[in-house]
Amino acid sequence: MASIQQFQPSAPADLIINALIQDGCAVIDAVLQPDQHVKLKRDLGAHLSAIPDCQGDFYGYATKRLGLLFNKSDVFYDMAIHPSILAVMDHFLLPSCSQYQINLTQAISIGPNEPRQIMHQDDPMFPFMHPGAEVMVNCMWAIDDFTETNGSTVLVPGSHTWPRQESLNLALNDLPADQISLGTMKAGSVLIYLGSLFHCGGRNETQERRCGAVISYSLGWLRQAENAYLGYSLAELQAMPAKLQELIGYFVHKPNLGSINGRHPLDFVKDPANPNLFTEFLPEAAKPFVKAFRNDSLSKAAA
Ligand SMILES: O=C(O)CCC(=O)C(=O)O
Ligand SMILES: [Fe+2]
Repeated sequence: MASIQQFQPSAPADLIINALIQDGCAVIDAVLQPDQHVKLKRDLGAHLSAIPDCQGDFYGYATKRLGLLFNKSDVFYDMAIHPSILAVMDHFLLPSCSQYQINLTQAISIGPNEPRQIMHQDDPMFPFMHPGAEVMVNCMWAIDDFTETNGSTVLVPGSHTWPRQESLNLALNDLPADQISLGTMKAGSVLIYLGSLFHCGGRNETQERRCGAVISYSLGWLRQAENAYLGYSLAELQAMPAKLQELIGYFVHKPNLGSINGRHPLDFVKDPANPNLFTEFLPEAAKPFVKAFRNDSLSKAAA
């Protein structure tokens, strides 16, 4: 079986990034403090116990899925803006956008006897070719221990470098054992995997559920998989740290994408009726050129 590189929470982000460049996946061990983990499991457990298994040949029939995690437990706030995670996102996503965002949040609780999911990449949800550049990166946080038998994520290290045409090739479901890895990890750890990496939920052969929570990040100019604007109330939004408010979608991707009546969405939600001036959100690099062109036009007109 192929191995996955594991890191301590204190590991320099560069080492984690290098592992992701090489393998497409990496684990950071024991990121959550024990008290955070206890709270998270309790908060999430209350919600998961109240919902039925989902229904779908991809999602599973013995698996519970639950979104909008930032109104389920405030422990998710810290997870989403963890410095090592953001350093990874800066590396993979910032070269292709002025700001990245949270694509979705989803707790995935795989129940007894759920078979292995079909092998897949997550990023074909964005139907355009993007050779070489990642458009999304996922973090799978272990809420329970991820073991050899309870449905740990199955990964194909290195498959992020395969030609895109191999997507959705059913033969991938029979890859030899030495090409696949199991994302086994202790509760409170996080598995990071690139959107282009082949992977799937594993088969749960035990009588216990395996709960993980995905926080997925994507380029800031793509549509988000989870509609956070409808999902979180104004009060829930205001309870979040400022960085998280931006990450769930309340930001302007420059130029002007996501603005509202010429305003930043966070200014708008604070005071929707304020008749502010209609302002522009230009990339820093473009501002001097746009200004110089305008000044030039004005002086020509005056001449
Ligand atoms: O639950 C897992 O380990 C992975 C699930 C997954 O890859 C998916 O649903 O897209
Ligand atoms: Fe997936």
